[in-house]
Amino acid sequence: MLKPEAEDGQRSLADPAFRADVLAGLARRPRAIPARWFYDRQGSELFEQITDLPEYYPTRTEIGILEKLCPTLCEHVGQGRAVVEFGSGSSAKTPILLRSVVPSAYVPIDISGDFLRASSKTLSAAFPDLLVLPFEADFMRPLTLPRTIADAPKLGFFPGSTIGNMTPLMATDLLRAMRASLGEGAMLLIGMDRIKGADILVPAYDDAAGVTAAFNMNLLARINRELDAAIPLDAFRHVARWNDDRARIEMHLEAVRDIKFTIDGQTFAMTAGETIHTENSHKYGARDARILLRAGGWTPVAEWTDPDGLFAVYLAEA
Ligand code: AVI
Repeated sequence: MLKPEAEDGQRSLADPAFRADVLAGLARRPRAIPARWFYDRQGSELFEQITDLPEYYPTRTEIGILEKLCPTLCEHVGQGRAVVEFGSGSSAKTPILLRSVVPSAYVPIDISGDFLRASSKTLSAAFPDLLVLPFEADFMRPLTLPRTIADAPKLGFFPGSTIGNMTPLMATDLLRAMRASLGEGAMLLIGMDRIKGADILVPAYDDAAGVTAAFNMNLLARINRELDAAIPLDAFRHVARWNDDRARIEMHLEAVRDIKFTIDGQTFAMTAGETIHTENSHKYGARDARILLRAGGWTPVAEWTDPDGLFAVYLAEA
């Protein structure tokens, strides 16, 4: 997820796709910028801090579930599968899985090559006998996996409830792409956050220490840094709201006063109360999750949750 800065410490040239998404997203109504642009160096560091917040239950809850289920996971998946992790990031949850399924190889896939290589190095040091094959790619599209693992049955790993950041349509497309990439006989271990009361959900995305607010506001700071803009950050505030109709937390940046700013010669005027929609985090009830998996071409075979039913991990087969 993390995109490193240029080695000489200079501001790296803006990614043309970032520029295009920002300009198009601010021009449309409702205004929206894709959440993937949160994750520059500052954003990735802030996200790591979020995962430790008392209000943000998903990370520690999923780790607790994985620690409980992994010792018996090989009863379901056998041994010797090649583990393919989608959007591996810092691979923080991976050691729990690798210790139990004794894979023939581990293929972490991430769009950020430098970050991928660094985390693969750390993992290789912890598992010296494991064949680690880092794969720099956008996993949203069907992939041709390394030939070395062509004949091995695969276990896909997609933790963190990242699937929740996609609309159900995108999530279905992704699950289908994963099925195509992993091939016949594949299995998938996937984390999904459950629907629960807004009293738990909203603070998880609007914590008392303001870390999630800083994470959201960093998107504007990134626009200023990389696109030479001068958006006054104090003209915006972080908003997290539960959209019950669509079963998702939405994050927005709301203008607190009428504001005008220019990016690339294009002027944007926002009135007080208008927002830029920056993220969706969909939550899935037990049945919803199974339907989503089936729509994506997977058959659910087992599921695990925590004692409070906050989060769930699903095992599915192709
Ligand atoms: C990465 N993703 C699963 C997080 C989530 O919970 O939707 C991103 C996040 N946004 C705000 N807090 C965490």
